[in-house]
Amino acid sequence: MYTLPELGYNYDALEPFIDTRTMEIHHKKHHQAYIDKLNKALEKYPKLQNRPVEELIRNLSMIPEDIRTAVQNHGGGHANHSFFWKILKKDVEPSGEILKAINKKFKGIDNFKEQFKDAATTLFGSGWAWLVWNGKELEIVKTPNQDNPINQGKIPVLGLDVWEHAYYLKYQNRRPEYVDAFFNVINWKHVNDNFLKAKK
Ligand code: MN3
Repeated sequence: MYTLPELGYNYDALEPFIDTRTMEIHHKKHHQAYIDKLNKALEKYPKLQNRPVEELIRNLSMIPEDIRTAVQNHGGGHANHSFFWKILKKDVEPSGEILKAINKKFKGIDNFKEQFKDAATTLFGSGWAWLVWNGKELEIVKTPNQDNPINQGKIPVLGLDVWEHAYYLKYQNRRPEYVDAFFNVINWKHVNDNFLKAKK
């Protein structure tokens, strides 16, 4: 059985960039729903129930066909949101190896933000924008729905939920404003840790 992870901070911790009500509904309702549906899908397959969720979504071809789509969507939803909560924090400046690598690849943090924003705002419909380590270098990718780059062999370092449920209460249709706000709540210390682990 998968259970809802603690945020590790209060629902109002990211104000005014991500509002309290959105955080509460996003965590308690949306994330919980992915977990409930993932647990339901795995009822018939006890052996799969204790695996780290990343293991399930990394090798979708190993998942029984009758629950594969459910694991892709709801397992992805659980993995993505668990990842997302950890990379959010106010007042952390980019530093360390990740900053060096971003400067090298994107010629500066502002160029990186511009390209990431472009990916996040041009993604059609619901999905995620990511900064990943592809085994050789950093790369910006986008995925539809709750797909995660790890099933393309790419390791997420940073990710942004651009489903409307992530921003609609505060930003309505203004996704670009939400992306700009996100740049104020990136926990670069944790992102740097993700990067160091990914490179190993
Ligand atoms: Mn979401």
